[in-house]
Amino acid sequence: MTIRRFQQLAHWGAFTAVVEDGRLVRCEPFARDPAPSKMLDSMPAMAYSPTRILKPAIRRSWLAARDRTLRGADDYIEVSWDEALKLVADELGRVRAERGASGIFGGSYGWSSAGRFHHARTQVRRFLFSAGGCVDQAGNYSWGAAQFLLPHVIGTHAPVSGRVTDWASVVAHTRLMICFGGLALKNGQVTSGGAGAHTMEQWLARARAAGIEFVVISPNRNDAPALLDAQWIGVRPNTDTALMLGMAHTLISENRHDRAFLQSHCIGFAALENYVSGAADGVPKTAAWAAAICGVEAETISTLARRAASMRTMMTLTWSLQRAHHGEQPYWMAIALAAMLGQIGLPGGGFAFGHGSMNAVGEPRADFPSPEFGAGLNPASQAIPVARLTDMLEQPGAQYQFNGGRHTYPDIDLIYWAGGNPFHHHQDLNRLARAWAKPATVVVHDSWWTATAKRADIVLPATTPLERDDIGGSSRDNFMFAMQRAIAPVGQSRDDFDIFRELAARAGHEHAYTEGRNTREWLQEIWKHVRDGAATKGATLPAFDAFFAQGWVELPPPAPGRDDYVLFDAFRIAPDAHPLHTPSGKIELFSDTIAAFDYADCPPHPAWLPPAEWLGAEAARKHPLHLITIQPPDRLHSQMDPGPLAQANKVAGRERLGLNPVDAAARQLVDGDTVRLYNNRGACLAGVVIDTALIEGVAAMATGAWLDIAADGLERNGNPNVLSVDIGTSQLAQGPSALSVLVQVEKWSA
Ligand SMILES: Nc1nc2c(c(=O)[nH]1)N[C@H]1C(S)=C(S)[C@@H](COP(=O)(O)OP(=O)(O)OC[C@H]3O[C@@H](n4cnc5c(=O)[nH]c(N)nc54)[C@H](O)[C@@H]3O)O[C@H]1N2
Ligand SMILES: Nc1nc2c(c(=O)[nH]1)N[C@H]1C(S)=C(S)[C@@H](COP(=O)(O)OP(=O)(O)OC[C@H]3O[C@@H](n4cnc5c(=O)[nH]c(N)nc54)[C@H](O)[C@@H]3O)O[C@H]1N2
Ligand SMILES: [Mo]
Repeated sequence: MTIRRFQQLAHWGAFTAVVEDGRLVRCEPFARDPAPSKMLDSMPAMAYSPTRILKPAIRRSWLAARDRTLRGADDYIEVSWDEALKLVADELGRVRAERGASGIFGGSYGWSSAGRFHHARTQVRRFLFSAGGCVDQAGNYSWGAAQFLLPHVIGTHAPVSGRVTDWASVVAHTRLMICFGGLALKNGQVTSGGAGAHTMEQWLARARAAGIEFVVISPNRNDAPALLDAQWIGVRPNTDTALMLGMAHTLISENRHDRAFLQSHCIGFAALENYVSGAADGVPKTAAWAAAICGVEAETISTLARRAASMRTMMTLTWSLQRAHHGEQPYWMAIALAAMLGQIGLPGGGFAFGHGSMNAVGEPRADFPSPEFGAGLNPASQAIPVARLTDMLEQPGAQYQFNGGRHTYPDIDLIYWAGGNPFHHHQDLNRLARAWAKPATVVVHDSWWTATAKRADIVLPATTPLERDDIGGSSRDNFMFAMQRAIAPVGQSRDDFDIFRELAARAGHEHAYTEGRNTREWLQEIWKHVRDGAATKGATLPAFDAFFAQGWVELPPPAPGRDDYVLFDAFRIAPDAHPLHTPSGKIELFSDTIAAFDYADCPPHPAWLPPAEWLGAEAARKHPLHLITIQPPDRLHSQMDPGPLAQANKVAGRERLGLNPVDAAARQLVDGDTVRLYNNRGACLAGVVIDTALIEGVAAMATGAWLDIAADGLERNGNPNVLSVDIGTSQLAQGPSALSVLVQVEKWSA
C-alpha cells in the first residue's frame, strides 16, 4: 500500500489529504489550526458519494424535443464529452446570435471553491465575458443590503467586504461589547477563501479574560457561547432597529449623547433627533415604545444605553440582521447609535459588522495581497441585483428600481451556472421553479447532483479541489496555501477551466479566455502577484516551485498595539484631512442622496419600518411563528449535506427545527416528532428539537438541506427556502429578505 499526503484547503479549513493507493481516506487538520472544523470529516465520503456526477448528462425531454417544462421531474441520458460540448456550444452560439449578451444569464452566484484559480463562478463569468458578455449579478446574499447602503452613509462598504476594528484593538480597549445577532461559534468554522487558523474562539476567550462584558442580543441564546458569560437579551426577530431607537431615545432624553462628535463628524443628526423625539411624526421612540415592538423590557433597553455611554463600547452586528426586509435600517441605525456614543474611530470603540458571522472577521493581518484571480470586465455591462433572479426570469422587460436608478429586466433564454446552488440559496423556491421553466436552456457544472443540477438540461461534471492543483487563501487570514492535486478526477469529471477552454476554442475566443496560459502558468502568475506585492511590503516569499512543494506560507504577524486596525481612526483625528467618501465627507445620518431617491421603503434617515412578515404583522395570525434560517453548524450552505457529519445531526431523517417548549406544547409536539412547516408559499418537513434557548414565537432551522420536492408539492428534507419570501430588502439595495418569514407548524405523519 502506498500512502501519500497532500496539502489542501477548503472554505472550512486547511488540511492534509491522506491518500492510500490513490484513494482519499482522511483529511487531517492543518497543524497550525487551533480549532479545526469537523466538516473535514465529511470530505472523503463526499469525494466518492453516489451523488457525484460521473459523466456529462442531458435531460431526456430537452434532448428529444427541447422541452422546458419537465425540469426537476425528468431523467438524464449520459453522453460523451464531445456530444455534450457540442450541444453547449451550439446553444450558446444560437442565443448569442439571436439575442446577444442580454439573452444569457451568467451571474452564477455561489461560493464555489476556496481555490482561487478554479473558482467556478469566476471562471464561468470570465468565459462568458470573453465571448461578448452576459447578464451578471451585483452584490451577494451575505451582505447585499449593507453593500449598497453603507457607501451612502460612511462612503465605503469596507466594514463588510474588508476590515473592521480588529480583535487586538477590542481585547486591549473595549469594556462592553454589544453583539446584535451574537457570536455563534458555528459560524466561525468558515472563511471565504479558506481558513488556515480558526481563531474566533481564542479571541472570544481572550476578550473575556480581559474583562470585557458581553451583551448578546438575539432571539436565540445559543448565539452567546457559554465562555462569554454574556447577558442575553432575547429580541423578536427583525426588530433590532426599534431596540436601537429606544436606546437612542434614552441617550437623548438624558443628554448622554456626544453632541460634539455628532457636530464635528456627522451630518443630519437634527432630522434623526426629531424622529426619535417624536417631533417629526408624533411618536416618541421611547424605550417603552421599543419594548412593545421588540419584546425586550424598557428598563433593559435604557440600562443598556446608559452602560454603553459610560464605557468604551464596541457594537457589532452579524450580517444576518441585514438579510431581512428593510435590512438597511438596523445597519444605519447602529452607525447612528455609535455616532451618538461618540466612540467611532477610537480603539475598541464604535461599530463593526460580522465578528459573529465568519471566522477571521477582525483577525489582525498585515496589509498584504492575497491570491486572486479575476473574471475581467463584462463587455455587456449588465447586471441584476443578486437576489432579483426570479423577478428577472418571470418579468422580462419589466422595470425596477435599484440604488437610485431605473432598470429593465432582460429576456433570458439561456442560464449558465457553475459554482453555486440557486435551488439552495434563493428564496421562495417554488416560485423560482416556475420562473426557471421559461428559458430555452439551462447549463450547470457541479460535482454533485444538487437540486440545481437536477433542474438543468445539460449537466457537466466538474472536478473537486482534491482533483486539481490550485492556490487558496483568504484576505482575512494569515496563511496562504498550495492546493495539491491529491486524487484522480472522479468519473469523467473535468476542471471547469478545461471545459470552458474547450468551449472557447470551439467558439473561436480561446485566447481571450485563457490569455495563452494553461493551469500551471496561471497558478504561477497568481503567485507572482502575491510575491511581488509582498516584496513591496518588505517580505520575501518563496518562488512558485518552492511554495508549491512546501504547501503553505505564513504572513509576518502585525505588531500588537502599533498595527491594530481601528476603523476610521484617521477620520476621527482629522475629519477635514481624511474625509469619508460621502457627499458631505462625514457620516450621513440623513442622506440627501437617498432623500432624492424618494423610496418609501428606505427613508433618508434610519427608521423603524415593520417588515412584511414579523411577529407583529397581520399575517402572524395565520402563520404565528417567525422562522429564522441560520447558517448550518455541520456544512457550508448546501455543500456536504449528504455527508456523514450533517446526516448524523438529522432528526427523524430530516433537518432539525428548533422550537421553544411553549410553542411545542401548544402543538403537542415532543423531541423527534416530524412536523410540517407551511405558509402560503410552500411546505416542508422537519424533525423537532425542543430548545429553551429560543424565545417564544421563534422557530429556528439551518439552511442547506438538499431540496427534495415530492410530486405532492411537499418538500421532504427540510429546505426552508420553500417558505422564505422573495422580496428585495428595499428598492435601494434589493438585497435578499431571507430572514423575514412567518410559518405555521403542525405534526405530520406520513
Ligand atoms: N433562507 C436563507 N437562505 C440563504 C441564506 C440564509 O441565511 N437564509 N444565506 C444565503 C447566503 S449568505 C449565501 S452565501 C448563499 C450560499 O449559496 P451558495 O453559495 O449557492 O451555496 P453552496 O451550497 O455553497 O453552493 C455552492 C455550489 O458550488 C458547487 N461547487 C463547489 N466547488 C465547485 C467547483 O469547483 N466547480 C463547480 N462547477 N461547482 C462547484 C458546490 O458543489 C455547490 O453545489 O445562501 C443564501 N441563502
Ligand atoms: N458553519 C457555517 N458557518 C458559516 C456558513 C455556513 O454555511 N456554515 N456560511 C457563511 C456565510 S456565507 C455567511 S454570509 C455568514 C453569515 O453570517 P450570519 O448572517 O451572521 O449568520 P446566521 O447564522 O444567518 O445568523 C447569525 C445569528 O443571527 C441570529 N438572528 C437571526 N435573525 C435575527 C434578528 O432579526 N435579530 C438578531 N439580533 N439576531 C438574529 C440567529 O439566531 C443566528 O444564529 O456565515 C458564514 N459562516
Ligand atoms: Mo453568505
